[in-house]
Amino acid sequence: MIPEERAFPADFVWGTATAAYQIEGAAHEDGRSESIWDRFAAIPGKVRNGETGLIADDHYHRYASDIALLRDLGVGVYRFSVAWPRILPDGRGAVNERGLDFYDRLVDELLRAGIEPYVTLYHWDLPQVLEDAGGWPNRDTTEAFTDYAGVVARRLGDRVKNWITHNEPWCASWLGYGWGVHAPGRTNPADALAAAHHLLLSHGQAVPVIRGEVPGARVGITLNLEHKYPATNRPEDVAAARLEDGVSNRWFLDPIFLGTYPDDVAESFAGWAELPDVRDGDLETISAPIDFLGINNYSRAVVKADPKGMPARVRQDESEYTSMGWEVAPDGLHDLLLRVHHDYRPAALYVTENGAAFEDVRTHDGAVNDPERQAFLERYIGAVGRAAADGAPIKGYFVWSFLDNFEWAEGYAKRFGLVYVDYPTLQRIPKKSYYWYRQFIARQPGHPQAEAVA
Ligand code: IFM
Repeated sequence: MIPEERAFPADFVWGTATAAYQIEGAAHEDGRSESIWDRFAAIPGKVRNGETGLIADDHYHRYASDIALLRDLGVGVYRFSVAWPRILPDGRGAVNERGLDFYDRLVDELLRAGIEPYVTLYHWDLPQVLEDAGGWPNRDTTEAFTDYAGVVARRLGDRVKNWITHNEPWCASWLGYGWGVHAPGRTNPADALAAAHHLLLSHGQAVPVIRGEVPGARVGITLNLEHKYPATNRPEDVAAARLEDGVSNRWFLDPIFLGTYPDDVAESFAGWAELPDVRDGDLETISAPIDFLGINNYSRAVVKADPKGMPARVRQDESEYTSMGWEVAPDGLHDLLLRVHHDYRPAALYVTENGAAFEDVRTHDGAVNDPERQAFLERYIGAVGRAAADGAPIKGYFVWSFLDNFEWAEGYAKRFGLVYVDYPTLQRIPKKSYYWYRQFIARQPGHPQAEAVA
């Protein structure tokens, strides 16, 4: 089944996404310095099986053949991130030209393949030297990020027009500074809130810098958002779902689009976590108009109140779950896109990540048959089509991920790729879902092959 293809306009873009630390490897090459993920992954017990991004998919050396695979897939766009420690090994100051050269080559190769780059500046690999100086809870890191954004924009901006400042500030702040399950591994809620504020502030500071460097730039930010449904109509469950939505969705959406932090959520933090130091002008900076919002979405949450009235997720026994333990719930993406459209009116929306990890295996003939992933993508893309038909201004969709890769604390155990990576040999094997996505894209209006295959 090809989902609701007529719902997508001819200028809708189809792509895939990756992130530097998850695929590049070459951790010690060409002047790259240590990142917080190098440091964190080296600590026994932090990452499953003690795995690290030292080699990852070796994309740093294999980018040209990887881009050939992207070209054969037929995507019009590709989202990747730049590794800050390659560009500014000291976090700020001296620029490492060899680091920039890599992204120059990558961008040129993409453009040669007819693929438009979408560049994320920060996908979690903070230079360790900046963490040593306080990391994201330290306000100075916002200035360092703004300088870094300017350096990258200046170098790539003649060819790269689509810029994403940050990937998933909720994860970078809460998983990294609040829960300690991601780098740098701190477990302090006040640090998490300070980090979140500074990530948002640095986003707002970087927007005009990127625009200043890049004629015709389109600048946005990517949030991980998830629709929250109360498990029942009981007022306590409704309130719990609202709070859950507040902590993970509104705490980021409100400052960006409304220039405020949500009071109800701030109240719920009081007495438990020190609120961030929000200075005059910060919210104005954070709410600088942007050209698009990127949404990463994988699931939904059904929420009830626990005995203390706090939000607790309720497992849906009738639903399918991916190997991450995430419920497959495409309607959640449909509802989320419409909700964001109605409540925040972003100029444009992109689904900058959506996909699934399943237990992929190679069969005796060497192929990787992944019908669950194909079914997942069909259903989610169908939901995006319905949201577009219902009026949400959705302009593009990126599958997470192009390649199997380093899934953070899960190491290499979770495979999200359209392309299987055989880690011992680093061989790439397109999965069945790759061929399905290729055929799907080729049938879309506006695609050169659409007429031929219609
Ligand atoms: O792999 C991650 C990615 O880095 C950020 N978004 C979610 C993906 C799957 O967990």
